[in-house]
Amino acid sequence: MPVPPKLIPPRTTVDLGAAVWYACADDAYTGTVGLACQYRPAGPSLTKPYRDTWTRYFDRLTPENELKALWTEPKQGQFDFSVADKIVGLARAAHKHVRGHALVYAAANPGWIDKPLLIPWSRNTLLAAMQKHIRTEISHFQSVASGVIDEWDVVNEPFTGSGTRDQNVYQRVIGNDWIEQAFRTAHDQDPAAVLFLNEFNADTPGPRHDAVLALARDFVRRGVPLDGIGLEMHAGADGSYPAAKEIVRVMADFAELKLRVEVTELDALTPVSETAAGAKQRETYDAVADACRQSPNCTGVTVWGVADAYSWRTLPQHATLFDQSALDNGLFTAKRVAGAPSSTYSEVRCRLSHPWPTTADPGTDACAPTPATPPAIAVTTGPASGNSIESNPTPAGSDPPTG
Ligand code: 9MR
Repeated sequence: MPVPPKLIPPRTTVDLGAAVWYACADDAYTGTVGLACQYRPAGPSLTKPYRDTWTRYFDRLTPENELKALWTEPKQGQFDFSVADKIVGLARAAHKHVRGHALVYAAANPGWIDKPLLIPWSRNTLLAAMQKHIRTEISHFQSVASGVIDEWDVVNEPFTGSGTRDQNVYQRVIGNDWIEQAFRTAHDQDPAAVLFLNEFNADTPGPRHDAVLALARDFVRRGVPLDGIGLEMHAGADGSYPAAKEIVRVMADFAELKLRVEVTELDALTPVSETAAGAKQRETYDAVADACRQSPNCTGVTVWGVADAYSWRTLPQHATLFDQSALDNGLFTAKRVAGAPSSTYSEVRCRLSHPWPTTADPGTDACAPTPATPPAIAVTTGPASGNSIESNPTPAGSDPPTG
């Protein structure tokens, strides 16, 4: 039976999330070494400030690694949700949601998927293994943390930069319909969950964006259960990427299909000539937040890391919004460009707290600078689905401590 995309909820604010490493938030972490806090800065323990900064300043979290099959099904049929449960528990204790990342991600496959030991995969055996993984992971969280994970990256990064399918094991063995099969399985297991395809570099026009759009068009036309597109947005250091108006256009492409978009892995390198909180970096963050606020189908922005030293892009890139090297009231310091009226975090938060079009105060804009007039985009609105937890975001316009 064809399944249309879930109705996009009307926006009063847009959630701001962060990628979290569970072990960086817990001094007593004893789980698998591969999920230990890889980027822990030297010196006194920062687990509490790390946890508190996330809790105070972000609405939700994405487990950076803990939900990937590499860790949740390290041996075929032997599931290990011990660390995954802890990170989902961290969000639940804070009354916040989790983006489930990621059910099928070839770059984070356990060895048994990429290189089966005894019997080579057939289409049927690999499809069954993929379906079992998806069903087991979703159903585990349905039973232990109902409603906490309200959306899933079902498939992560299935395309190459030239817009062709990545020749991963699923593509080679199952064939072209592996993505569709993954989405149908996830929907069967949890019809209320919001299902995303998440992709790198699909946020600006180009072959990878075109490939994602073509697949989305085909899925929506045939009623394959797809609800949204995750645009990762790992931005470079030249300060020119990505431009707000290009992102708005990309988001509008998906709005036409009644699909939501989220910025799922935002970070921005600082050019080498700049200081840790460079102005060009701020422009990138502002541009992305502006694009989201102008796009009624943009339902979330997630920064890929709580603070600079914890970013996969590693110091001295200073890619995130917070600096862990100085504490302010026990929290990491929100970075602020010299002369800017507020921290970059506050500028992003302000934009996401005042999405356009808005009925409140249409003549005034609490965030400066004012973005260009938003384009008219037709989006179906309806009730939010699957949200059983109240989030506790930073109040609109409030400024965190700055350095
Ligand atoms: O930040 C993640 C890093 O710690 C892991 O080693 C890596 C491999 O699984 O994945 C990184 O996160 C990636 C995300 O899951 C998908 N999009 C690209 C991200 C950065 O590589």
